[in-house]
Amino acid sequence: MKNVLVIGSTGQIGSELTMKLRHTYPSGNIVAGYIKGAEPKGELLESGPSMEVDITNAQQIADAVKKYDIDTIYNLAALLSAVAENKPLLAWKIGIGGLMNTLEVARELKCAVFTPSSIGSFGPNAPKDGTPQDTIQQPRTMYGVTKVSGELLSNYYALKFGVDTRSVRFPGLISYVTPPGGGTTDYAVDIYYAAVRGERFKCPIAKDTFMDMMYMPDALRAAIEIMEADPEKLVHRNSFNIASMSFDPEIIYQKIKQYVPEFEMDYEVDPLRQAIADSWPNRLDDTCARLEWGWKPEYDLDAMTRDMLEKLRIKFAK
Ligand code: AKB
Repeated sequence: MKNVLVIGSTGQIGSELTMKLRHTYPSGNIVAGYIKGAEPKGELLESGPSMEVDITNAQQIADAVKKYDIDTIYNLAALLSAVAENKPLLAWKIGIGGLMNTLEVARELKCAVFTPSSIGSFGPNAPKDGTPQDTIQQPRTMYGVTKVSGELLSNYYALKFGVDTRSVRFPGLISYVTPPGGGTTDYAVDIYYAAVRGERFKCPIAKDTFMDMMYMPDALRAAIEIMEADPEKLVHRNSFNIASMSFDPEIIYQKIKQYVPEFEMDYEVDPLRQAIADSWPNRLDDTCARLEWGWKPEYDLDAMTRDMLEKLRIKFAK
């Protein structure tokens, strides 16, 4: 991997992954693809090339790939789960129409493709605890439908056309850099912002609702390591379960309270997000990722909480 196009470079994952790729491959072209209205700014704009690449426009993807001699595409364009429920057609257009455009360009111009899947690719009839790598995937959300379809489509392009497609099923991602928008797991980011701002937190997810979560540095590392993995060792491709921690709102609240004793939280459950969370697994089994490409998380809840609080305090002090 040396010349990389990141589609969706100004989003929650893209804004950090693009910078990490630029540090990891300093001699390559790491192109920040963006859509109108979400142009890169600051360090992201100044540290490397950027170009308008709307995933629904195959020509724009092909132009960027040709211009920068791209060998790997990170396809990070998607609507998150709660938004996708309200905009199902747009979710399909971006998630599947956009993926199809990306895969076709990759087939013609010979690129590898990373497209994240999610814990949301599972539905209520998958085993809840220790959800296996290969199990029933019948999600009840449009987000999940696009994720399962995306996994299948990516595997099809690998088998049929030899496109090097790879993917991980991301848990809820927690970061102090770019906030998520419209996800079911967003509460686990918002809670840290409330704690640092000295606000009382209204939790939209009910007590005892467990979901997999991950600190962004681990997620970024996973996205790069899977693309660097030895293909000979990969039994799976799209998509690998990865995991690092699972908690419910009460557990993360108590953890934050350990460092911010005055922090208070109560519940104001959002029925849409709660129904989505109830249909998702509690905890994935990531044995295959560990065995096939050496996946290993570095952050647990305590390490993540200390870092989040420290970084957000610095951010708000500026
Ligand atoms: C969401 O909540 O929609 C995402 C996800 C778990 O895929 N963060």
